[in-house]
Amino acid sequence: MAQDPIVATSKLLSYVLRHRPDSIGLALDAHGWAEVGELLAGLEQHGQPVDRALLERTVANNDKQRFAFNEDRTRIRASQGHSIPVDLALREADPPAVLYHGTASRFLKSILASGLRAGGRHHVHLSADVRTALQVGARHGFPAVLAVDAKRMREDGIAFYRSDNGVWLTGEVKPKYLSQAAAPIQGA
Ligand code: HQG
Repeated sequence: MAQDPIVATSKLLSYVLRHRPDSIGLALDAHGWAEVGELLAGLEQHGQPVDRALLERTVANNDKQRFAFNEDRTRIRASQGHSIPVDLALREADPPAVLYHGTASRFLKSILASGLRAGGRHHVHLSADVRTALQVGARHGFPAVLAVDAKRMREDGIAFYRSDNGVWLTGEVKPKYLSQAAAPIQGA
């Protein structure tokens, strides 16, 4: 069965707006914004047409609110997850005492030894609840969840940011702030 058009469009937009705007000849501004008209024209010219209505539906119905329009809806950007250098002008925010990171169980040993690293992205991505962390971890394999002592990190002067779509972000997490979260209760 063909992929849901909203899911397919979300994946296409993630690729273009977070990683490879150049793949459709698009330029983002310093804060990651693209002109909607240029985005749609670029997609069309590169054989992946998306009409305005589908774009609107993809932004409005996105399961994680990955994309945002500016106020007059002439520009669009991804709210987080970039590998290209954009300044999202994220504001520092005070996180809850404990945040969670979902990963694959095969990465646990390495993470507990060397800490969480941003890798290709700008930040390490953290979730406010175990359920979301499990979903993030399941993208990579059998999921495991780490608890992050955000309270102690804040006390140690480490900055946290919150993206427009509610993902908690920080530069790195040293092993001393990490512990394996209790196994989640099924369905919790
Ligand atoms: C792992 C999704 C070994 C890390 C999600 C993760 C998120 C290490 C992988 C967003 C490591 C990177 C980001 C170390 C980190 N040793 N493995 N020292 N440090 N890792 O995809 O957090 O659907 O770049 O645990 O919801 O999985 O795209 O990061 O498994 O918010 O909107 O290296 O992507 O959002 O993987 O996901 P990723 P992530 P979207």
